[in-house]
Amino acid sequence: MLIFRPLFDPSSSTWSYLLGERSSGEAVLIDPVFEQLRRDETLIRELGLTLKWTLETHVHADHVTGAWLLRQRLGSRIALSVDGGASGADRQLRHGDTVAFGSRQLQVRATPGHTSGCLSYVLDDESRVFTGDCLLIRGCGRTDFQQGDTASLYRSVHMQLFTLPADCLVYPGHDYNGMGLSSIGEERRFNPRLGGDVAEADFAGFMQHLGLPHPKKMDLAVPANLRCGRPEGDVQMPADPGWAPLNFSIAGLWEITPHALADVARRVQVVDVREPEEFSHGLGHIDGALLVPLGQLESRLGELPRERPIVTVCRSGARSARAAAMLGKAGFAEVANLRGGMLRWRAEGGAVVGAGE
Ligand SMILES: N[C@@H](CCC(=O)N[C@@H](CS)C(=O)NCC(=O)O)C(=O)O
Ligand SMILES: [Fe+2]
Repeated sequence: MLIFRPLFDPSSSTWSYLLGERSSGEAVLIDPVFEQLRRDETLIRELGLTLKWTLETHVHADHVTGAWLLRQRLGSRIALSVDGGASGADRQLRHGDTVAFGSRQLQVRATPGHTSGCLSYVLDDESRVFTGDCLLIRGCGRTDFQQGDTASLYRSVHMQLFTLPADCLVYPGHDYNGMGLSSIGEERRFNPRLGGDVAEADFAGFMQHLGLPHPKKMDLAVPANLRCGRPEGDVQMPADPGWAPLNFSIAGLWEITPHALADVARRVQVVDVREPEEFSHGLGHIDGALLVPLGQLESRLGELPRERPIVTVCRSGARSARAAAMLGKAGFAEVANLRGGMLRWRAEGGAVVGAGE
């Protein structure tokens, strides 16, 4: 079974794509974004996948790739075009190569034009193609820098992409119009730059008058991407919080397990956000916990310590997730949510006070 997750970076309008195989657990990630490291590594862990490769469609001009960070964190290897001029990759890809994850494969097609080293990746059964910035939905990549060339972009789209089956799904590298999916048949008919009866000279005319300002991050992104996303100088990995082993949640929170909390309980403030009767009866509470029902949290922030980490707790971990987010917004730097709440705390043998009375 194929596992497939499109992932969007709103600040650069970039699509990244995670493809995995359930039986082998192997996965590849196309065009990861530097700032989305935590989201991507969390999703890969939650889905039980091993990231084998990060694949670049090209040397991006508008954002920095997450390839190098993911290699440091997860041991994935970096593959990109031999023609893009980047150094530091584990594998240089050429037209006709294949990249495997488990028993599945992506076929590499050279589709230059937006840049000289643009690649598209076609899934083994030709059901999907990842076009990078060669073919966008009803658009295409610009051709006014990085050896961009309208004639070669026109040829790439017509010879390498429009020759795929009409129902092959098109996954672009960016979308600026809120679109996430198209098909080869649709783009052949409706792409205003390259579809229908548009000839190469018409296309060149269109592109000469695109009039786009250069990407805002271009001067930072291109050199960084030529190093596969390795930061310059002393490398600062984004540090995980040091006060306990925590997991990042895609919802944007740090989470702690009952076992990890038991180890650090004396050094943190547990804030229990249930109602008073839940705190004193039923499941009971963790020794030393401060009771601040969720509805009162905002008005009682002054009672909470700023010098110690805070762990928020409730029955199941849901209300306390909301509380952790509120505390983060209020400037508390070290906050984690007890995942699974008192139910999981008790199920895993955690000690309680005031239970069942
Ligand atoms: N406004 C964006 C730049 C967007 C841009 O230039 N995108 C490139 C892809 S790297 C492109 O080819 N865009 C084609 C288009 O918008 O038609 C930024 O500052 O980052
Ligand atoms: Fe691009």
